[in-house]
Amino acid sequence: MVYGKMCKYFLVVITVVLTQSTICTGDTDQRNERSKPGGLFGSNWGFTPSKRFLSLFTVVTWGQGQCTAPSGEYGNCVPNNECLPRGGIPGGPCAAGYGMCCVFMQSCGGIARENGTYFVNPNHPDAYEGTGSCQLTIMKTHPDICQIRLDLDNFAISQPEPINHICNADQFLVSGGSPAPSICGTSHGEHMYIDAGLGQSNPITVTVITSGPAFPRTWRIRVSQIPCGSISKADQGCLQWYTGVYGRVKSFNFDTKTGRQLSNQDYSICMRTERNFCGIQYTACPDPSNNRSRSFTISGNSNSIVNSMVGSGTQGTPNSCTNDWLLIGCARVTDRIPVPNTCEDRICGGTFNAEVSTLERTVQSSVRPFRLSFHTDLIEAPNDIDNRGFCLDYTQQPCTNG
Ligand SMILES: [Ca+2]
Repeated sequence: MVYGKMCKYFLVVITVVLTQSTICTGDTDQRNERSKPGGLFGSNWGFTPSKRFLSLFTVVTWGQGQCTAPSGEYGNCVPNNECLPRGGIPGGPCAAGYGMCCVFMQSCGGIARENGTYFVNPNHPDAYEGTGSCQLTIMKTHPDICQIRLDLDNFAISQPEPINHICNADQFLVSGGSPAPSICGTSHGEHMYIDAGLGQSNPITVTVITSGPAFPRTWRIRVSQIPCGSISKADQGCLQWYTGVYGRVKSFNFDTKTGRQLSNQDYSICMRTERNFCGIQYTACPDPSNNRSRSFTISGNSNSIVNSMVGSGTQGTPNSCTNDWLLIGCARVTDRIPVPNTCEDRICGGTFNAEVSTLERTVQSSVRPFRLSFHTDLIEAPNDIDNRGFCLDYTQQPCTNG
């Protein structure tokens, strides 16, 4: 089949050389990587320049092209004859029919050796009711990989127990890289950045432990490998990394109806400071499912009205945050005129506000980098009941002259 298309290959090669265009789509960052000296032969790609014909073709047209399979999964556009030997699942043609959109998928006991490998539950795409420990080992595709991004496209394992919200039945664990909180419950669409560390010899492992009652568990986690010089790299110390002037951030397992704020959390969420933006505002997300919003319920019994609480205080200080909190550097409400002299760092309670109140407010911070840090201890009951965690919409504020 390959030989039958030789003429077409040559035509494509010639065309591409002439137009300097790429057939596969890749994001800007990948294109930047490609334009670097030596960036074309990353082990991501597994090509050796010694393959006389295909090497030219590959170098010119494919790079590290990402493609979408009809299943909706992302794949890597590789030469037709390379997908199966590399352990991939052929997902339809790419590169105008000259390549194969190759989806890499692993489950329990698997090893991720390709960028963009999915880690899925046994029985995927159906649910998995069983118990045990399901582990993926992530090998760097290149020594110059600095971070691993885990995209929890689909993530539903059992909820934490209802008293102290500890993940003691099911757990998602990351080890071998920078510390990541252990999570459970439902977190579709969330992500984590993990520091890959130096050296090739210390793989990162991702483990889903399932125990307890049968539960329809599903997960599909995309594992992306981020080169050290990539513009996609997250800032140091950021478990979550958002770009763009506005967006939405949530704690893991947040859901206004059924979510339970997870205990034992300690991580930072970072928003890249966009050019010419000097501040950031946060507002609690709309809550379509409750009369009184549960979009920000971090401490107290959220079955009743709980005011916002602020500051670090000491144990027993009323309306302070000594156990669970969201930290926003020097937070102030936005609509107070004149602007108050004081500001707060920790916010908790059951209302989003930088002052003690039962009314929600938009909260502003000019501390850069823009960053939220979330901390919860290991106790909820009896004082803290039915808290959901937080969901905030953020908007960066332009710098003003003077
Ligand atoms: Ca707590």
